[in-house]
Amino acid sequence: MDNNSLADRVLEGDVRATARLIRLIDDGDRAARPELAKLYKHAGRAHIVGFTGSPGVGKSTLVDKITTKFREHGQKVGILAVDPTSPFSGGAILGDRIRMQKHFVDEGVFIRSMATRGKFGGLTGSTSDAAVVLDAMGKDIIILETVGVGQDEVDVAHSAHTTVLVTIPGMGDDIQAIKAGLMEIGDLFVVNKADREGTAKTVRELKFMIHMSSERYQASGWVPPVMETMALEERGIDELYTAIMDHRAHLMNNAPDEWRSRERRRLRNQVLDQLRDGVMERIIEKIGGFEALDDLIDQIIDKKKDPYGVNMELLQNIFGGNSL
Ligand SMILES: Nc1nc2c(ncn2[C@@H]2O[C@H](COP(=O)(O)OP(=O)(O)OP(=O)(O)O)[C@@H](O)[C@H]2O)c(=O)[nH]1
Ligand SMILES: [Mg+2]
Repeated sequence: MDNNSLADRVLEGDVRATARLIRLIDDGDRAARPELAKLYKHAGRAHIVGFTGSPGVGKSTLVDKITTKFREHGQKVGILAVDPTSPFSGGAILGDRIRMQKHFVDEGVFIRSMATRGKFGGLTGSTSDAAVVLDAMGKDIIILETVGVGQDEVDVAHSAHTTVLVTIPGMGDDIQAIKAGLMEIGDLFVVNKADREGTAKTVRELKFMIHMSSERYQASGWVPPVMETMALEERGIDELYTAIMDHRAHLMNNAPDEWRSRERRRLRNQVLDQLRDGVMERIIEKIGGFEALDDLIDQIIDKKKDPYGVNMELLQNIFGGNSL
C-alpha cells in the first residue's frame, strides 16, 4: 500500500488518486477536506472554462473538438461533466465516453462526470473543489460542461474564468432565458449546428442583445463575440479556441481588476457553498438528524404543528433567545 496521502499522489499526477479524491468530493465525504487543504496552495494556474447550454445543443461534441485543439497546443486538459439534474453520476458520461473516446486514452486528458448535488443542494462547492484537484495535478485547462440554462448553470458559470454559452438556431426558449438573466454569464456566445437553417437569425438576435447591453460591457472592456460552429464537422473550432485564449489574455493583461473581481466572485461562491453545507450539517446533527426532522414534518402533515412554528422552535433551540 502506498503511504503517500491522496494529495501527494495527486501532485505527482497520479490519475487513480485524482479519480478517488474527486469521487470523495462528489460523495460529500469529509475525508476529502484535509487533502483539498493540502492541494489548495498548489492550485491557481489553470484556466477554468465553462460550457453551458440546453440539453443536446452539442456541448460535449464542442468540448471534444476544443480539447483536441488544446492538446495540439500542448495544454493538458481536465473535463468535468456536471449534470445538476441527475442524482446519479455516470449517466450523461456514457454517451460522452463514446463521443470523447480518443481523449480517454490520452494521458494529458482527464474526464469525469459529477452528479453532484450535495446533501443540501450545493453544486458549486464540489465543482470548485474538483477543479482545485485537477489544477493541482497539473492540468492547464479545466472544462466544466453543465447541462441546462437555469440558476444552477449561473452558479456553475460563476466557478469559471470564461463561460461559453452554447445555443443552436431556432431555440427561442434559449434566447428568452438569455434575455432573462443568462446574458451576464456569457463571455462567448456560440451558435452550434450552424449547418442548420436559421443560424444567421439567431446570431443576429444574440448580437442585438449584446448591443443592447453594451453599457455593461464598456466597464469591463470585453464585448462577448458571437460565433458559429459546426462541431461535428470541426468548423469554427479554431476561432473558438482563439476567442477563449483572447478572453483569458483580456482577464490577465488588460483587466487585472476584472480578474480579481472574478476570482472574488468565484471564491465567494465556493466559500459560501461550503459554509452552507457545513452549517446545515451541524444543524441537522443538533436537532437529532433527518429522522427527527421527519418526525416534525409528520406532525406538520397531521396539523399538530405548522411550518412556521417548527421553524421558530428549531431556530430557538439551536441559537437560543428569540431568534426571530
Ligand atoms: N447537425 C449538427 N449536429 C450536431 C452538431 N454538433 C453536435 N451535433 C449532434 O447533436 C447531438 C447532441 O450532441 P452532444 O454533444 O451530446 O450535446 P450536449 O449538449 O453535450 O448534450 P447533453 O450533454 O445531453 O446536454 C449529437 O447527436 C451530435 O452529434 C453540429 O454542429 N451539427
Ligand atoms: Mg453533453
